[in-house]
Amino acid sequence: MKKIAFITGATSGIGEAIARILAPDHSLIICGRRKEKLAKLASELRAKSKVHTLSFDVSDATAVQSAIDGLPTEWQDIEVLVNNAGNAHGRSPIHEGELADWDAMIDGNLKGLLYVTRVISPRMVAKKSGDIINIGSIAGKEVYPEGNVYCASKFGVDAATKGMRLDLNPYGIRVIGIHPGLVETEFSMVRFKGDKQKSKSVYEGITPLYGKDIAEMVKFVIDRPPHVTIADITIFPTAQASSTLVHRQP
Ligand code: NDP
Ligand code: 8X3
Repeated sequence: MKKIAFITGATSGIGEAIARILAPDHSLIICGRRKEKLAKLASELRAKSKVHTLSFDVSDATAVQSAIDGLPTEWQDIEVLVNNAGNAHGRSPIHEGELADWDAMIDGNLKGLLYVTRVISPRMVAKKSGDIINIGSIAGKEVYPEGNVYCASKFGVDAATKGMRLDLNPYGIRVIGIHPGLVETEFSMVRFKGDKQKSKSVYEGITPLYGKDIAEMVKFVIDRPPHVTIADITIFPTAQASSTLVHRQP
């Protein structure tokens, strides 16, 4: 029997790459708000594995609960949870920030991750096994100018990850934080609200990371023997040395 992996934010970027890399060895529950994207990915991955799709907004606690409660019995035994859903919304100094952007980041990146974990983790506790992988960010380790609330949401993810590891320690549940630097996905198009020029400039003059680079880390941590927990990974493109230092070729 393949283990069941539950992946949030699987409709693009890092989450989609995680679904692809886990597909051969796992049954997958892939999640996201965009149903058409879920359906397309599911139909592709069904050649390799069983796939179930769930469309809900992670920031809506009631929707999270009813989506997961409504899983067919054969899909309820989730052994791998990848909390990946999230985005940056806007980039501006604190005194010019948009409240709607702040809400989207705190509610989606931090509270959403907590809501999903709250519903899925009790079964792992009862079974005394499971893996929870939280996708944080270098923005959750170091702040950068105009990153204020996005960074706060990701510092929150880092703190929540460490807290979960303490609380779930007696139950043999592995809690893993993966913190990427610049990864070229739909992330910047979302952050800059469809501004292609601004989005492109984020990755100009460097070879960024791609979703697959992060997915390989997820597979690596899951594939460790049960007595090994890789607690925390920070992964940069080689051109990046910190949140604020990126060596760009002209
Ligand atoms: P993408 O924009 O490509 O993907 C974001 C995913 O999250 C989509 O599948 C989207 O699905 C889902 N999502 C966002 N908000 C919600 C929500 N409220 N409810 C449900 N699903 C949601 O970006 P990435 O793949 O780059 O981002 C994935 C994670 O990686 C995020 O947590 C991000 O913060 C983190 N990260 C990204 C980095 C980067 O440079 N790209 C670096 C460090 C961390 P849908 O729109 O269909 O709901
Ligand atoms: C995404 C990386 O540096 O754009 O979390 O915040 S960064």
